Amino acid sequence: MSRTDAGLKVYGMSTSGNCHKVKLLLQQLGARYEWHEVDSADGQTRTAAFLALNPNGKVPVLQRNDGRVLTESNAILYWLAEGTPFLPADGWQRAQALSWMFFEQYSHEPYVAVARFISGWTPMDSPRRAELPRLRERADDALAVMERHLQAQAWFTGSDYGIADIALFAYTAVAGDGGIRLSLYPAVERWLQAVREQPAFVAMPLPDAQVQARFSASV
Ligand SMILES: N[C@@H](CCC(=O)N[C@@H](CS)C(=O)NCC(=O)O)C(=O)O
Repeated sequence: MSRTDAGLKVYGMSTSGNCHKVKLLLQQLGARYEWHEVDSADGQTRTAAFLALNPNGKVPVLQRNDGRVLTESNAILYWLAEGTPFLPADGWQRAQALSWMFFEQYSHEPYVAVARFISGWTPMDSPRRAELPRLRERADDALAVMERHLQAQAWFTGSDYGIADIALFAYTAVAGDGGIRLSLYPAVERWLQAVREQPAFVAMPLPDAQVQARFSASV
């Protein structure tokens, strides 16, 4: 039996890139799973029941049918992809995929995702908006690193599409929401399109109209 055959539950917020990574891989694996929507903007990641599941108070969370829980989006991708074409068998290539996934969490997501969050989910007069110029600068640094890699290679997970691509795709695809100009990175744009053309690809749903209006007003 494969890892994705038995009673998986995912607790996630559909408009979060970290959560969308997990949904995208599960869809592409053809897995059966239950999605439980958890709205972090509404405080649902801070309830006693949710903190019992993940004391760190964050989605996504994967729960197996025996109750065991795995947190952290990229760890979830890694566990789900084991033994599938989404993770290379070769040790060096696997480590390369991990390298890009750690890059995503330390040098990319804290800037690209946080610029999007502040742009869309904070009031227009929020003092947090003063952070946006610096976040966009650092996001550009991360995109420049990706651009350099993609000028020479098609994918981030070794020679084929896989979990490092999924991890990096999630927030890169919506970087424009945070005021980051993807048109400066043609190789990144080509790679985004190549990811969208993978079998069983699903796009992240758009957030509500108020959030979208704030994106437009923030650029
Ligand atoms: N490093 C974590 C980050 C998860 C994360 O930041 N989740 C956000 C949504 S994107 C969240 O749950 N925030 C709610 C909160 O902090 O209360 C991962 O990759 O899973």
